[in-house]
Amino acid sequence: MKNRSKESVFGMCSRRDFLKYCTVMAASMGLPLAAGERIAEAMTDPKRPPVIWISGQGCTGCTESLLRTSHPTIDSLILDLISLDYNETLDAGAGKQAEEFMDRSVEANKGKFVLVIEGAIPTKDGGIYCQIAGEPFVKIVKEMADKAGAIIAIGSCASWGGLVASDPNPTGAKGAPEVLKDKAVVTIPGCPPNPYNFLSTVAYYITFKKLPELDKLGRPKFAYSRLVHENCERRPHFDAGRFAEEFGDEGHRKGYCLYKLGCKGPVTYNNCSILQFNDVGTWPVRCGHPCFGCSEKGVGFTIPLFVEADIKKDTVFTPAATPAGIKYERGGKVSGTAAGLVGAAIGAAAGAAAVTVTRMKSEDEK
Ligand code: FSX
Ligand code: SF4
Ligand code: F3S
Repeated sequence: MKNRSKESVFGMCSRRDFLKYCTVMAASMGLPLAAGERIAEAMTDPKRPPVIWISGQGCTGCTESLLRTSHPTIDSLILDLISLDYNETLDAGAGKQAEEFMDRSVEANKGKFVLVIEGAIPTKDGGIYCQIAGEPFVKIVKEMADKAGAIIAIGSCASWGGLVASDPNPTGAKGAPEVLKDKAVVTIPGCPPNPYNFLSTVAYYITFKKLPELDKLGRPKFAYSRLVHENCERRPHFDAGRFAEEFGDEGHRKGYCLYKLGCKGPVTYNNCSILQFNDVGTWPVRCGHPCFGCSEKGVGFTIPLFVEADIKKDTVFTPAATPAGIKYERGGKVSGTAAGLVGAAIGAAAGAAAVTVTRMKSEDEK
């Protein structure tokens, strides 16, 4: 795949569409639009570093999620665009043949290739609970990481253990950052993660030869700096105190906020409510299901779904793109507020009949 020419990539989608895709990618990372051209140039360079994708304890949903991308025509382009040299699920070859191909690619691209780790890493009893070609996955991860140019942990399992590490964690499953303590590991949590967050991270690395800005958990800030709740389409209902109380009740049918059904959007950092999934404009909350907090360590697979998120009093949420302009006070009545609502201090007590939303002064007003 590394030898493909730029023309072969453009052959699968028009140059114009491809540039558009790269420009959108640049914008989603907060880069100037002109960076789109640079990304397009780097991503079609025949000498770009390959991606080696290894899988441990996971459900393969991370790879499945990658296959659901569709712009540009990703079903084939994804394999060329990022030069995916090894992925056990997608490889046509298997066994010795595939292993040898991977070894060759790793040796030829030492210090340059992007290592993607999918799934958790079992560490108990010498890591015997996940072995590939007779080798414990934990050993493979460490060896490959020493040779990689960049390391990406894709999915919650690889980022912090996810579902696999949930109590009682019989295999001692850990995320890649915990196993590779002395290395920089980018984490793209989510179960499954959004494939565009992954693609954008790879594109950034290939273009600028460095990693994008990360938060303290190794997450790219362009994707994980806002709470799911902040841009949720049901946010106006939350702000107005309109909640579904039970699955299938009138509030649920009307699309009210799912907070009381256990939605963890107010305590989960991810861009699901903006990016959505599968290019058909859907995501858990739009389907009527509360956010489970799948991407947030200590929330997903830890706090039961039915337990209300613990929103600390005085938490300040950045406003939704379309603020409700509604003030709701416990025991009070709903009233419209003036335009310019830019933030809300939310206090919610477990089991309380309502949330309190207090209007705050905008920067301009201050
Ligand atoms: Fe984990 Fe990947 Fe969840 Fe599944 O393999 S992040 S279980 S969607 O897919 O690792
Ligand atoms: Fe959306 Fe959940 Fe927040 Fe309600 S609590 S606004 S459903 S993210
Ligand atoms: Fe996961 Fe919640 Fe997004 S469950 S996919 S973080 S909406």
